[in-house]
Amino acid sequence: MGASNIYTLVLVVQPQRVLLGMKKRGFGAGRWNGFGGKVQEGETIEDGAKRELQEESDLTVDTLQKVGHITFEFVGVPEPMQVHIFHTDSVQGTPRESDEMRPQWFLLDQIPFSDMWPDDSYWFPLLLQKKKFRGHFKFQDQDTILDYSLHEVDDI
Ligand code: 8DG
Repeated sequence: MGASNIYTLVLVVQPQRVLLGMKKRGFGAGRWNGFGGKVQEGETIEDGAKRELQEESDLTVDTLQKVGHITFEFVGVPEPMQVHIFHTDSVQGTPRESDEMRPQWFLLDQIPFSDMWPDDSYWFPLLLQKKKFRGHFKFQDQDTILDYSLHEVDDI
């Protein structure tokens, strides 16, 4: 397994609101999501998460809490994507649009699930309750979950 299937995802969640970005191009374009991407050779997963947050939103962060790990399998694709999910409530800077993402704050009761990856409806509630979790989602295509498992864990 090389680094190429290891991804990060950062959610900035504050008491009343969450920062999401509209993905403008590439994988998941047209959906609101946290900030993240592929981990590069020679960087730690957490450093990769910080780098992607900065590249995509112009925000910097001192520390990230690791909250979740989800593998995504797509029928016909041999290796699942491994996504390491991080949380922070404290960032430096002002979110700024990048080539890849258009950031926007959402109130926690107005999260746009219908314009997000379909699995997010399952695990976002755990994230918002400050639970840690591990999961696996099997997709037929980008709109269709065939089956999944998701459970809380004490540590990740
Ligand atoms: P590249 O275009 O530069 O090659 O890629 P990248 O910028 O390094 O990575 P990317 O394709 O943007 O990474 C995919 C992002 O989407 C990454 O943050 C993980 C995230 N992601 C999935 N699947 C799902 C999902 O089902 N739900 C959510 N919320 N995020 C997901 O890959």
